[in-house]
Amino acid sequence: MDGSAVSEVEKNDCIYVVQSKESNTLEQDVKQGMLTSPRSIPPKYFYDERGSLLFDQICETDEYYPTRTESELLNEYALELVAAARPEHIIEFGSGTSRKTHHLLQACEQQGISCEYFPFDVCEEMLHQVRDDFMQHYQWLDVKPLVGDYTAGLEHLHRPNGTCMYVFLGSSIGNFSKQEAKEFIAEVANCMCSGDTLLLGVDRVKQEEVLHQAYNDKQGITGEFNLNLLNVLNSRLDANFDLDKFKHKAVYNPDKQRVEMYLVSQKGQQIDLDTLGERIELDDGEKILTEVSHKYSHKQAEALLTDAGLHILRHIEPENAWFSLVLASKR
Ligand code: SAH
Ligand code: AVI
Repeated sequence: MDGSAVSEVEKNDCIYVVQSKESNTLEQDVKQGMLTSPRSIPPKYFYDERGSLLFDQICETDEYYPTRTESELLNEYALELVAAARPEHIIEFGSGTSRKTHHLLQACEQQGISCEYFPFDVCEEMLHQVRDDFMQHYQWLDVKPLVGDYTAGLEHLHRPNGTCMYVFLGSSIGNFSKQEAKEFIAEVANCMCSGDTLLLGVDRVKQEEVLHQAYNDKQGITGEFNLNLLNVLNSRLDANFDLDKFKHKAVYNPDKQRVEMYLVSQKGQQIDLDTLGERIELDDGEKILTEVSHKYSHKQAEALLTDAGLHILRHIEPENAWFSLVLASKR
């Protein structure tokens, strides 16, 4: 990273990205979203260490097609994408276990492109693991984890010298509202210099049944992932949510082109949040919105990038058109 990055803090071989715009703390998000109806909480709180591992298990289920589909596309097209991007630095938002990034790094290796890798995530435990695994696996690779919240502004995400390939996989873009998604891509575009690229994974609109099953897997792992949010609130806010008194629900809302994920209270109940000195009163059947996952058409996927002034280089999709991988550049 550029030495002039005064607003970044380095510790434990990680870079802590300093926020550059107003962003709520967990306490503020809970006060704003959970104390009155309709109740909601941002999805970034899913990802404590257990939540990240549960997400990884979701990716292995038969029903959750996005990971498999995107991985197959990367496996087939990574060489082409990397040849077009020629990255000296790969910066990945919401990298998680970085399982799909292997395709890009292997393609770099095959083409003799030596680059640095900057995984950027809120889950620091996962970043440490990725750094250790990747540096062992790729002897030539320097891994510099970026710890932080990518919704808290990218102004202090300092630019390394040399061509950057920004990567945002898994259709995490879908977890933003349509307006937030537009603003986020504009922020990324603002970080980019001429010749830099952004590789965006976007989940597509498809048959409702396929979507329903993907978010309601038979083994109940998505349910566990959703309920784990209550564990996060219990431990971080000294709360007393009883997980047995909530049920996972995920439905596709065709009008809004999104899957909506809820936790539904199974009875009238009171929850104390000791750290906040607040009490939540839930009715029987009352829902807490925990995640939205927007689905895009081919055209809408491209508009996400072109609206930010980026130029589409490649748009890859499988035969069933279930997922898009779009590579765009800044001119
Ligand atoms: N990109 C991976 C992981 C997707 S899961 C894949 O495609 O499989 C979403 C990841 O984004 C998690 O690792 C989570 O910790 C991270 N994440 C979610 N919200 C975030 C935020 N606001 N800032 C940074 N990372 C975030
Ligand atoms: C990380 N994100 C793109 C996933 C999604 O599909 O919206 C999170 C997820 N929620 C339930 N299953 C997977």
